Amino acid sequence: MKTTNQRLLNWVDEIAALCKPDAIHWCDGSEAENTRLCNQAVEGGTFIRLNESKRPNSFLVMSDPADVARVEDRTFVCPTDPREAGPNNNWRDPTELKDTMRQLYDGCMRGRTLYVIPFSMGPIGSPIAHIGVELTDSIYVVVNMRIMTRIGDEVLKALGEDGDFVECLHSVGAPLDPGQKDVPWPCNADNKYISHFPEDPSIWSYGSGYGGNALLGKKCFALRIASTMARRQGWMAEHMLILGLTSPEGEKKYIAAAFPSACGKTNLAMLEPTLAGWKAECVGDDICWMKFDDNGQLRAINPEAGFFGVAPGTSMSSNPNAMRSLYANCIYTNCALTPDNDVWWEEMTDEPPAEALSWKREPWTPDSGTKAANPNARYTAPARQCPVIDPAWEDPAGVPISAILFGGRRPSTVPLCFEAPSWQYGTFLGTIQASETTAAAAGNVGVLRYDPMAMLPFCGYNMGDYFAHWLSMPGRVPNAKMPRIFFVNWFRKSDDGRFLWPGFGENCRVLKWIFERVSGQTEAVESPIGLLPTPGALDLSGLAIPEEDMAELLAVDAKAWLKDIPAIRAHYEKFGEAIPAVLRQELDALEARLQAAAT
Ligand code: GTP
Ligand code: SPV
Ligand code: MN
Repeated sequence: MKTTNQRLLNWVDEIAALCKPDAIHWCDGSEAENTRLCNQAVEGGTFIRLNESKRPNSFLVMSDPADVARVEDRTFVCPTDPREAGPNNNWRDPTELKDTMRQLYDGCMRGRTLYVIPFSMGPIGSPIAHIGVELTDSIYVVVNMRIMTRIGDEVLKALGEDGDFVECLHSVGAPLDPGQKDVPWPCNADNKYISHFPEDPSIWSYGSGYGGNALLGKKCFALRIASTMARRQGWMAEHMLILGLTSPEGEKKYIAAAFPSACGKTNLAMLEPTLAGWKAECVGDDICWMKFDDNGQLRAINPEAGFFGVAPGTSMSSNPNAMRSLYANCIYTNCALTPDNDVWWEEMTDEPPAEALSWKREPWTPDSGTKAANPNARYTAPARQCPVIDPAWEDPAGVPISAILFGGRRPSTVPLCFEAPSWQYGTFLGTIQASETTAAAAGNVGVLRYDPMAMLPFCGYNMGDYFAHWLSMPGRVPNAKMPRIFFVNWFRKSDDGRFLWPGFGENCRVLKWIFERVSGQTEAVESPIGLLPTPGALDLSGLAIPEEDMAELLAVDAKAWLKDIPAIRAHYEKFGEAIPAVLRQELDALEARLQAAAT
């Protein structure tokens, strides 16, 4: 089906004239089309078909070693006024950057096919959903977008003659001369641009075929562009998982949690509670769009339709429900290949395979001294395959959110869990959220950085204004019922470097406390940083955890917190006048409370 949407037709013509592909293909999203494309990618050497009896309809892809993660230093946010982009974004003049990129795009699809992918972020037709169209020269992108979003004819139908869509242009930047043989992972490692033009709104991506750089519905649209739309229209686009938690009494509450990349969203979203009688179900593992309903209730949808999850560390003991989602119909990126044509990654099994082909396509054994899978290796899996997918995960009305969690990798200082007594203080806590960097983005790993609301790489405008937007939410509708805000830290370490908290399924103990706080069933003790569980309030039944470890996990070390205050002030100074005054007051008040406690 071709569209009757004239703007879309014109745009495809314009891009085809610029990029000069050999052919244009409008993706219908069908199974037959997907099979054809996968076969073509196998023949071309990009996809490796996995063992049909173990993982039917599944493929492994090994990328160019120069293209394995998001590239934050090559990501640009380009409103006309640099003040709008803020110090959190790389800004370029939009006219100049478009000129530069047009030169790169000129003829960049020679020898390739231009695929037109109409996609919906969110259930098609939901009032919270939005449509995009991605133009790409990568089969890998088409096949992944089909899992991660809803694509094809249905979306064109919803778009109609004059429906609105976000323009998403992508090229790997590797044209082919006549007769030139393609490489397994074409890219243009030295010329990557991940550019956002919020005023259009449009996304122009060039040179990378990887994940968030190339699957433009995800971070580029659903966070960077959507955050600017949300600000204008009074809703929230957040880097959060969404889960439903049901108590033994059958009461259900939905919780959203903002953790930075590779800090445990997928794991928490699918957790298997270790406490008897508690049930957790997954709505989404990465992105959350929230709007108020007519009753002032904040309701959330997962705009995605699949999981693009971190593979290393995922196992039947850490995340059994992710493992169970991978039985078929998945794409694996930068995992290792075993001799029986299956995938493997570090910690997937207790025993590593005796030999494998590493993600770099080199022979590997456990004695190689290198990783078999790239630390940012990923699986792409349809969300509907998750055994604990929530019955309401595609409800166009969204699910009501009762609590929001912030967290990250903090080996010291930050306790296991505490609560903000107000939306304003909770927002403040989000603005001072910090975490150690991970392999999800190119660059150093393990460096502590401030990552407010886990949105530092994903906020499409000045973060100071973003903080103001958060603060403004309760006043946007009459009778707003705001979620309660909590802070968690699964990553506290002892002096000798071991994790103090067992994490994973055991995190349900903290979720239970949060559930009981929200429903008014448990008390809390005040501290300079917020409300902590009273002694005994955390259900530790059946958990062998030394008392000293628990004491350390729940301690508020005022002196350690005070040490962080200058760094927090420096973090705020980067945003200058854009930081709302009430947040500076919250910071001063926190410092005063800590000083009183420390003396
Ligand atoms: P993105 O997909 O990049 O957004 O990552 P994510 O936030 O979904 O992180 P994910 O759940 O994939 O976890 C990333 C890493 O953190 C994995 O290696 C996990 O093993 C580890 N991890 C997750 N939860 C816990 C936990 O509770 N404790 C500990 N110690 N590690 C955890
Ligand atoms: C993240 O880095 O937060 C991811 C992976 O979810 S990517 O899609 O590459 O952004
Ligand atoms: Mn993520």
